[in-house]
Amino acid sequence: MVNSADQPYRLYGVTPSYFTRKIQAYFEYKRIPYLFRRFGGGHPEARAAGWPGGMPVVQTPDGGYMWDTTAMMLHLETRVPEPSILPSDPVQRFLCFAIEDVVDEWFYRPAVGSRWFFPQNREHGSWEIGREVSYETPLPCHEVATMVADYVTASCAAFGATQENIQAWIDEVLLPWVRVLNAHFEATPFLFGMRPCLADFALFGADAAHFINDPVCRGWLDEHGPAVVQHTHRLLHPEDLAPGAWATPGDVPDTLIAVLRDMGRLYLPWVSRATVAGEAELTFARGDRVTIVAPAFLKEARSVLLARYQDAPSDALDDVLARAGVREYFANYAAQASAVPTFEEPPQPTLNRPFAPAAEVETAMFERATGGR
Ligand SMILES: N[C@@H](CCC(=O)N[C@@H](CS)C(=O)NCC(=O)O)C(=O)O
Repeated sequence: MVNSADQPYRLYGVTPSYFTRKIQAYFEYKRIPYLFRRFGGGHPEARAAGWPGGMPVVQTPDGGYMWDTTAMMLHLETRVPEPSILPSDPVQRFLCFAIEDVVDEWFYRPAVGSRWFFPQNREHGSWEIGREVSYETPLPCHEVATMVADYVTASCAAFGATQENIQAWIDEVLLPWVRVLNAHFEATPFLFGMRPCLADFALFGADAAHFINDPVCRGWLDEHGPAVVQHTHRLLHPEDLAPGAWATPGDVPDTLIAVLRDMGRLYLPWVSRATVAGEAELTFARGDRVTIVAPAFLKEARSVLLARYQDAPSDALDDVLARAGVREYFANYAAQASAVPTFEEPPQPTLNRPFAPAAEVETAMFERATGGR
């Protein structure tokens, strides 16, 4: 009789996927036995278990399913506490969640936009994903590659990235961020010292799946972010890492303040307005304007982050946020705060997809993938 405790977790995703790589590096860092299983999002069993789509999805050793990388990693922290990925200092811990939030909810947009709106990336990305999705889809690989490219490209407008404005996303969102991260990682191997935190894994997912993976993006990162490339490489083989000490509590270097300050340039003003009004306009310096809707997933994520702010000790944290000029985006939104969730059980949240394409696009793709079956 197979004892479920001996069973590994099964991680369903694809290699060039932002959120799949985030949790994959975590499994390896924590030495949690897992099997990587390529899929294209079908998986009827996971759907039957309530998975609303959005990869990755994970099968647990007892055969159940869980999803949403943040919730799954916080759940696994309760099962395998060491080495912890949450800084023990409450100020660093809040900043860790705030940086994870911007990486998950904002930088996904230039990551996926740059894959489909730069021809060299598009060819590379559609082939890489097509090849892995063809494992599950009984169609010629070139057809799968085209199908995947059409599917994800159709999801870009909803999160504000278009062929017309993608260069503005790169010049005014991605590259300034890469430069401030680069300065920080020239001084310290991880965001909060000598060991990776939750936000370091979020950054790794973005970089390993997109920014150092896709040819055009890698050119930018090699030029503007060589220390960011090194940060990604540090987490490429996390089993070899000997986790050192967290940064000294209260020691928030100017390089980290610059990272927080960059979040206050476009993301925090947009998200604080959009999650209250339902949508908000983003205006680029070069003149592009785009109105972006805040999906239900983002409203929930924001309300939880604001609850974490309410729970954190105020003076020490407020000093840091004020130094970075971003305190208002947390302190002025107490009414929007919900509650900090806990994850003793494998998480199955109702909301999981901040970047889903329109339903008809998804239906059309699955009909094509299954030949209408
Ligand atoms: N909250 C989820 C987000 C998952 C997600 O959006 N995954 C992307 C791929 S990296 C996706 O599937 N997007 C398209 C979709 O939702 O259909 C998580 O953290 O795991």
